[in-house]
Amino acid sequence: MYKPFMDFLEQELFKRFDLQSQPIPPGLERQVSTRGKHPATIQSWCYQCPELRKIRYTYIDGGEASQVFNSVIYPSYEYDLPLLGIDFLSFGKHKILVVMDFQPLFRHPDYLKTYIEPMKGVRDRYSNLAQNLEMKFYDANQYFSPYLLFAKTDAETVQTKLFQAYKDYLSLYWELLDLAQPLTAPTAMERIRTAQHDYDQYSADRDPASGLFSSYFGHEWSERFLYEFLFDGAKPLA
Ligand code: BLA
Repeated sequence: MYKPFMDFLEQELFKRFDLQSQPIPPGLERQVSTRGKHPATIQSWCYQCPELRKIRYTYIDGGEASQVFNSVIYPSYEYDLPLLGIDFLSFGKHKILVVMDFQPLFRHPDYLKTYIEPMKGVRDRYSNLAQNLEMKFYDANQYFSPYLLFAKTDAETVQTKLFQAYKDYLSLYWELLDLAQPLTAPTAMERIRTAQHDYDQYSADRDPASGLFSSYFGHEWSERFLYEFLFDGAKPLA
C-alpha cells in the first residue's frame, strides 16, 4: 500500500545524493514472522551521503493485516535542519494513520522561522490530512512541528491526496537542505549531535511500535531493532 511512497523516496535520494549503503546490524535487516495469523516481513534500508548522515527506512508487509512505511532522515552534524520523519501505518481498512513532519531539534524563534514556517503553505493545502489529533505516546511540543501531517484516513485518500502531500513535503525538505549553511564550529556541531542523540533516546524509549515488534518478532529482537538500528544514538533503559 505504501510501496509507491518508498519507491519514490528511493528514486529521489538516488537522483539527488551520492549515496553510500550503510550496514544494518546482523539479523535486523530483514525478518519474517510466522507468529500471527498472516506472515509478516519487515525489511530496512540504510544510506548516508555527505549532507545526510543517516537515511533509514523500513517496510512492514503483513498483507491486509499490516502495511507500514517508516523513515527518518538525519542530516549531518553540520546542519541544524529538522529530521524528516515519516510514519505511515495501515492495520486493515479501518485503521489507517499517517504522520509526516520536519521534526525540530530546537524551538527558538529564528529556528522555527527558518525551518518550520515554510511548511505552513504546504500544510494549508492539505488541511484534511492535518487533523490536530491528540498524541498519546509523544509530547506534541517536543520534536513535532505545528505543521505536521497527522491523520486518521482511508485507502482512497492515501492514494489520491497523501501522495501529493508527501511529494510536496519532501520537495520542501530538499529545498531547505539546499539553502542551509553548513556550521563548522565544533561547538555548533556538538550541539546538533547532542540534539539528534536526545531525539533518538526520546523516540526509542516511547516508540509505540515496540509492542508490535515484540508480538511479531519477540522482545529481544524488538529491543535490538529499536536501540541498535532505528535509534542507535540511544542507550537502552537499564
Ligand atoms: C504512532 N507509530 C505509531 C503507532 C505505531 C507506530 C504502531 C501507534 C498507532 C496506534 O495504535 O495509535 C509504528 N513507529 C512505528 C513503526 C516504527 C516506528 C513501525 O518507529 C518503526 C519502524 N513515528 C515515527 C516517526 C514519526 C512518528 C519518524 O517513527 C514522525 C513523523 C510519528 N507515530 C507518530 C505519531 C504517532 C505514531 C505522532 C501517534 C502517537 C501518539 O498518539 O502519541
